Amino acid sequence: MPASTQSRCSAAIVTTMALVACCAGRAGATNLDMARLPVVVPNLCASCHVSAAPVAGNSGLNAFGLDFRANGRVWDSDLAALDSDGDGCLNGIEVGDSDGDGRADGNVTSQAGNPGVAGDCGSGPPFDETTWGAIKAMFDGD
Ligand SMILES: [Ca+2]
Ligand SMILES: [Ca+2]
Repeated sequence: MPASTQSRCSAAIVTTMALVACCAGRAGATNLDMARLPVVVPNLCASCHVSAAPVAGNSGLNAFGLDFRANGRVWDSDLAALDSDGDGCLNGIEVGDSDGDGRADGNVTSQAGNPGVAGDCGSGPPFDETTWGAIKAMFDGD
C-alpha cells in the first residue's frame, strides 16, 4: 500500500474511532446527568426527558431537562430556584432538594413532583419554601 493511501486509511480509522467514542459518551451522559440530581425516583429519566425510556430518536428534553442543560448540566441553587415547567412548584421542591445544595431535604427519598411536567407538583413539604430551607439548614449544620 502506498504511503499516501496508508496515511488516508489511518486518518479515516482515527476519525471513525473518534465518532464512536463521541456517540458512546452521549449514550452514557444521561445516567451521569441523572446522578447529579440528589433525588431521582420515581421519575428517573422522565425527570429530564419527555419519554420515560429515552433512546436515540426519542430522547427529547422536557422543560426541566432544557433548563438543566442550559445550566451546564449542574444541579445547584439557581436551578432549584426555577420553576421550569411553570406549575407553581419550584424545581427544588419537586426534586426534593429545596435549596439545591445537592443533598435531599430531611429524609426525602422520592421526588415530590416531576420538575418537567406542569401540574405534577406533588404534595411538597408542609412549609413554605423559605421556612423549609431554614429548617434544612439547621439540620445540615449550615
Ligand atoms: Ca415546577
Ligand atoms: Ca411539575
